[in-house]
Amino acid sequence: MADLDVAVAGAGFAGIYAVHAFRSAGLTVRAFEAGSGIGGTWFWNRYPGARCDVESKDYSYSFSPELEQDWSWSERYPAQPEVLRYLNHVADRFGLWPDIQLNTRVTAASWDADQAEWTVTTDDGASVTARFFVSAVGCLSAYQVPSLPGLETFAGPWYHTSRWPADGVDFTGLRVGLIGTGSTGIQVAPEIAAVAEHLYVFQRTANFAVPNRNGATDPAWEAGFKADYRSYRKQAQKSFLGVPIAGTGRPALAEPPAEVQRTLMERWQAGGGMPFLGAYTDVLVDRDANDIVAEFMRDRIRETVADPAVAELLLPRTYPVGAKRLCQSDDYFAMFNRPNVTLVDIRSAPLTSVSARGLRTADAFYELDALVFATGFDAISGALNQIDVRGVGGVPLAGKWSAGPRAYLGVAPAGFPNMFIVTGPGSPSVFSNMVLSIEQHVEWIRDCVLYAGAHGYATVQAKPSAEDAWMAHVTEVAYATLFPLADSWYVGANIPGKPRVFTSYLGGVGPYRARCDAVAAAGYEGFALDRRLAMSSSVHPQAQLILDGMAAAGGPPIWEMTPEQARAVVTANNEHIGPGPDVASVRDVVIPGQAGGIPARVYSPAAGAPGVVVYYHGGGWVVGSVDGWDASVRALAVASGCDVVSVDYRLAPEHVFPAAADDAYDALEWAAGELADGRPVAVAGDSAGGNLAAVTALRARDLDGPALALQLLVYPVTDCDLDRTSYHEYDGAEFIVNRRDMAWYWDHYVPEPAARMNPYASPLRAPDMSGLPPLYLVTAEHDPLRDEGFAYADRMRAARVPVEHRHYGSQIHGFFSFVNLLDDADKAISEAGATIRAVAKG
Ligand code: NA7
Repeated sequence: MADLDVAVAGAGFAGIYAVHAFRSAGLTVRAFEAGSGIGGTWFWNRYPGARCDVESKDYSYSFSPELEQDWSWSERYPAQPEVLRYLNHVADRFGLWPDIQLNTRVTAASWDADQAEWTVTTDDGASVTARFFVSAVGCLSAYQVPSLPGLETFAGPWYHTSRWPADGVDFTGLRVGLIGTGSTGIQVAPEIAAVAEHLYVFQRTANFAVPNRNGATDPAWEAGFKADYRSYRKQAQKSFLGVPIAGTGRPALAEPPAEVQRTLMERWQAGGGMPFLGAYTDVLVDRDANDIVAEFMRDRIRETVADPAVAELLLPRTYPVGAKRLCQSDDYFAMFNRPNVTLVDIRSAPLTSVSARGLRTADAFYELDALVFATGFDAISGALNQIDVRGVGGVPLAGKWSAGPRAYLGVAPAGFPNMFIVTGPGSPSVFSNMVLSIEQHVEWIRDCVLYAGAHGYATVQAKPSAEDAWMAHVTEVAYATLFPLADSWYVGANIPGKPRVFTSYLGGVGPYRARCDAVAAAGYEGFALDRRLAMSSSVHPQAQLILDGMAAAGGPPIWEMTPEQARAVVTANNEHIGPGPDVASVRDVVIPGQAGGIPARVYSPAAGAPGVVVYYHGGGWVVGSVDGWDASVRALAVASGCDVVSVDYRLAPEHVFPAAADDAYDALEWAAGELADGRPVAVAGDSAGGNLAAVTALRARDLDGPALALQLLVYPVTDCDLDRTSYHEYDGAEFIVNRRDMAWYWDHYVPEPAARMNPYASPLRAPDMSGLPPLYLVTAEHDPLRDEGFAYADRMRAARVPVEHRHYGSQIHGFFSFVNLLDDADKAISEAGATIRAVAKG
């Protein structure tokens, strides 16, 4: 048994939410964080001027409506200290600290195929085992310092912006050299220039930057988006970048040039990179359109920078605008008008070495007291490659990625079972609002982990073919744009020797989410799911006692009995069950059915019950009765708080298919029409009764009958195929029901084999599952009917019917009815009841 369900590397935005999401889903989780505090990027990048370039209303968690209402951002674009405060507030508010281990760097993670678990090792020498390993190490966390000869001889201090001293740096009166003019360099430069004696900016590539127009939060603006934050977030999820941007929807090349200039100026004045670049549809795909925007931006530099020679050097010309991360700054270009700032062009005269007193370029020497590197990161794969991750057969992840990082859907690398990467290579990640993409990935991973658990799968791994196809798609989409034309960290061009591969998905956040959802709905298409080492291999001791008692009682198997004998045995067995709990009223009724009166019993737990449940008992359509199921139905009435109608439908072989199904449907019509009085109605049943409930839901849809709020199916019979794996696994005599028993039941209920294909006998064969009520499914591991339950849930998901599936890993067929005898029966009934109650109350 693994120590944890999920081990998470990193506690930035991704790791923090992973802890919350997994824990809320009932999983055990621990996040390991190298820093002495949480926050990841926002913990480490505390250089002066560090600020987010996505608006605060977007760059914040959406998972908690209360959190997003309660928290107020002080600025449109939040500065690093405020983002860090926010993340600490989230950890406090949701009590996440006990599951976050600070000052602990994950150094290795290796897959143990025998145990189907990961061993995660940390730099304190400790290790834990976990069923799943989730990387939340971030896309931009492995910082890079260029290897400059002589750096170690430099007499003054030097800093990388991503490892800035917590108590700050005082540059007053110093001559400072800044290397790097990406987003970071552009943010830090004006802050240094404001205090230093002199700032030398060493520029290799001139960069585009749009103004932020940052400012204090306008209360009216805040009230505006908070008034309808939920629908705003929904729009964001469907948008291209994870931020709803109102573009013109038109190509720039189709617009009169003056109109294009007017639109660009309007957006320039409003500030912000995403709305500016998103103004026209062709800017990132058509070089001519791009040139128009680039020239517009060069004009702004020309009119800002006083010295034409300096302005000329600052004009970006070597790549399409947007193809490198678009920078944002209100004061970077104007800074070059200060007398204490010098721009040094290290493209024409590269840096050659460092000495004790300063920096040497190919044509000059600059005396410096301090050096600042804003030289970026080994992006996307760098941080994960610093961990020794080993998958199947001990293959290192870094080896798999030697030609470039890859993962199916950008979240699951093939060959690394039960491992997921939040915002991994091949996902929109850095091309989107990261917080939104992080939430989407974490939730998707959580759902996948839960799906595996509910289905008894021990391992989930991307198929290499699915990964190949996905990465080919990622590449194809990228090459339809201008992005690959730039030497950027997006393609790894900033790291000497790194393979040039475009590893982010440019198909858009909304379409990407839809694709991920479709994969999940289809039962995790493209993943291999394996049941090895699945659930507990042993039957729960309480259930074993029941099985032992039955074995001790002796007697022939069901399939050798007559229906009368079988009914007598089941009646006798049922006497060991119960009694069920008291309910306020129990009355017997006769429901008028098409074929005559249908006896039924109505259990009302209390006055004012919020809904009605129509319940069909199990017993293979041949045995079973309202009396025999009295205890469990009472318990369900109490747990759900709803009126429950237990239906004494006609049994086979006296009444063959579709008699029972007809009675079941008539009972629903009666309950909906006569009893419910507008209250929500659900159908429910166990085993063959689960079959009748599923069939009743199908018929209600097909016949435009009563609307159903839920179908509760407990280890239902959904198909006449007795060849599923679980039928073979539990074909012995020692369980409640086996393959031959089921064949006997089918022979009595639907004697004509061809008729069993009818979806109203085998609902799994219904050609269309859409439009059915939400499914709450209960299955047991040690049950021949196990796999047809799973199959039914899979079809529902594929048809986008909401499914909640509870799988009881040590339980047997029939356990739901054994109230008072099995703790799991009480648990399963109270869980199902709580869901019915919640649905009934709307
Ligand atoms: P970036 O965007 O990778 O910028 C790094 C800068 O450092 C860039 O100007 C580089 O020039 C320069 N650089 C890198 N290596 C060298 C060497 N060896 N010599 C001289 N100059 C060098 O990193 P940032 O930290 O600014 O931003 C990263 C992301 O964080 C940003 O995009 C946002 O998403 C947040 P180059 O352009 O390669 O010629």
